[in-house]
Amino acid sequence: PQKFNKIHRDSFPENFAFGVSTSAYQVEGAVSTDGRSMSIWDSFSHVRGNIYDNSTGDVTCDHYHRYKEDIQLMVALGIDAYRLSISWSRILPDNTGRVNQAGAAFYNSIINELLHHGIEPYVTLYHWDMPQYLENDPQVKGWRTRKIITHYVYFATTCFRLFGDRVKNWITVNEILNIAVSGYGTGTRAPGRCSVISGTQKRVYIGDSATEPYLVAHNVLLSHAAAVKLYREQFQSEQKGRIGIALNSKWYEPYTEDKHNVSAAQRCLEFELAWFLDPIFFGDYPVSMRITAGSRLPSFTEDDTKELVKSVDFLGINYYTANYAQNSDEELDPSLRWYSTDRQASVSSRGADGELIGEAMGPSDGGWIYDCPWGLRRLLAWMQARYGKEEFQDCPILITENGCSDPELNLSVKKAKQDEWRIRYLHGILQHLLDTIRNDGCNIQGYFIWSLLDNFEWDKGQAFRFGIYYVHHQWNLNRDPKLSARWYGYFLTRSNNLNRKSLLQD
Ligand code: PNW
Repeated sequence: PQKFNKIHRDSFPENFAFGVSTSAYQVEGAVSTDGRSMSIWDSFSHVRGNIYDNSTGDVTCDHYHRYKEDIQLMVALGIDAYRLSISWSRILPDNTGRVNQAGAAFYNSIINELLHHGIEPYVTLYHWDMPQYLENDPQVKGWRTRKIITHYVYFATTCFRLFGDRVKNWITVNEILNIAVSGYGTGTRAPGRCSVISGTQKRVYIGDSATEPYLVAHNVLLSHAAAVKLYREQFQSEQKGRIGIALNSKWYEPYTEDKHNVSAAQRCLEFELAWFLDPIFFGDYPVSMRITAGSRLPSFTEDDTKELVKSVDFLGINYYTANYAQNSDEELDPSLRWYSTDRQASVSSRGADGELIGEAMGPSDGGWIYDCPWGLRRLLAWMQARYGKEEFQDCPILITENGCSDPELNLSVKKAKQDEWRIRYLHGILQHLLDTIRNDGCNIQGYFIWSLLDNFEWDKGQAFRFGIYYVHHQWNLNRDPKLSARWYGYFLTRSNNLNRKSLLQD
């Protein structure tokens, strides 16, 4: 019989933080309650055809009204930490700078309730929900101009001021890669700007995907750095918290040992992770990106560089899966050049031997996660090699997201709750994480499962369920523990005698 108890919480370092992650738009609902104004996700999700199942975040898990119950679930799991994000347009609903007290009160209640139960809040300031008034402002244009920096810093400052006496772990932004590439490249996520002609997708061609992802990423990076500078200058000595960023990356395995494929895999990692980490550790974009994107990639002034370098106290990594990378040296018509072709690689989940890189954790239609826990270890080793092992002694790494959806859509509740595939996936990751800590000397201080609840999975809507708790979206919104929730709880609290039988009997 399969054993799920090879490792347990006590196998990990003393102060290692175990948690779960969510984000505001994905779980809160209550989109026009208590003075919240619209974000780009409200507009985007209400356009028919943008979301896989035409669902929206209007209600989703109604966490806004059920946060106490949800914190009870966290208490039952025995987690140390909860990663949530703050809805910008709940705190600052218009362009006047006025703070919406009801919005502030909501996050105060959550934070206080968490602390009351000994759960440490990890707070992300920006998890993709740009206020619509800033997107619409012709001076600001959301992330597309440098004007956003002042607005973002004002939002961040407001949050430090309101919550920083209790929040000791700040994450400036979540996944610059996805903000830039899916918002402005493929256009599959808000604000849905895209000029790429891609097969069957009918998109409104606005924007310029050749330049906007680079421009947007640049302005997000500068906003991040400016907020960190301000936190360090004005809040850190008194509030004694730390501030970092959360970035996602797949691991890229060369398609074959051929040296061109080896460098293609390297380029993919540079375009995905070094795009942001090189500026933070070295002060500039990777050479490979500067060469291929040329003048479409903005450049940093000396002051920008100074602000960016070492602008993290810790580094959040969101890891889900790995892909193969194959060199592509096709000469492209200049009109077809954008982020995805700039990296001159084709990526796939199937290797040269025809086999999948790992067990498919999502449905064939729209799934993208393959079970490759070894990819996380290689990714962390790659980071240590590129930026230096010592760098991460001062700047610890936290796995701020990891998880998977169901292997099929529309599973019956009963089947969805028997999610042994998720336990296998999570357990595998934790085993590799432990190897990374023990054998590679990597300073990893935390691990957060994505996600506590089945929630609004962006363009995939409610069809893709990542929760360890099943949410009855179509019925009464009740939360129902999946087997994986029981497993995580055992792992965290009763970890010494866990096996499959006792888990199933419980
Ligand atoms: C993350 N990839 O996005 C987001 O931070 C979450 O909000 C989201 O719900 C979660 O992952 C699950 O999708 C990612 O292709 C999307 O490697 C895609 C990738 C990684 C992260």
